Amino acid sequence: MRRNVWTWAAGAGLIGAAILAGCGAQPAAGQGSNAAHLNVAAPHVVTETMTIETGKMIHKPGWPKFDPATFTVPQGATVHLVIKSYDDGNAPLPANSPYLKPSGLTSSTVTVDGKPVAAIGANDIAHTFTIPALGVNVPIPVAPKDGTVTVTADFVASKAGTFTWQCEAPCGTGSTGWGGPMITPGYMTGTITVK
Ligand SMILES: [Cu+2]
Repeated sequence: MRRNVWTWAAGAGLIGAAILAGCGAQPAAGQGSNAAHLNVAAPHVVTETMTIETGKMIHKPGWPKFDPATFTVPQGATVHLVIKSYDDGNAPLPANSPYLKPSGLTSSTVTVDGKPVAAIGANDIAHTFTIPALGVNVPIPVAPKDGTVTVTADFVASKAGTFTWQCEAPCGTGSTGWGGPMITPGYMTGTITVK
């Protein structure tokens, strides 16, 4: 363990700090401060975790909801989205809909329960997390009954501003599915601020 600390710290040019840690005066403290220092130079990744709850879960049938629906990320960061959905209902899109495919991400795929996926089937889509102004689209498939599905996707928040996101699968109320939660901030639309 101590040898690892030495190699790691020396590699980053923190020889003085490593010598202090190596003397054994406060090995635990020395290790902690080296780790904190190295994190500053690491690529800036922020993780944003969202849950999609069903209307039933929040006692508002027909009103699925992203939680949280509003968040702020630092400009320049890679945003690692982790979206866990409980929703086992679909919201079919036309087979040629662009919202079935990931876009605007650091990869051409999203992961669905850890596996890379390049597109969701038209009848398997439940929601999307779409930021039109940034060209970002994350398709989210139907969860298994009484289970969950987790989608991860990464994008770079290069442009500063406050941007609206919207679910583009018609999961809401009304004959078209575009009412209710689809047009109400805090449910299937919200904002992301990059600053
Ligand atoms: Cu939706």
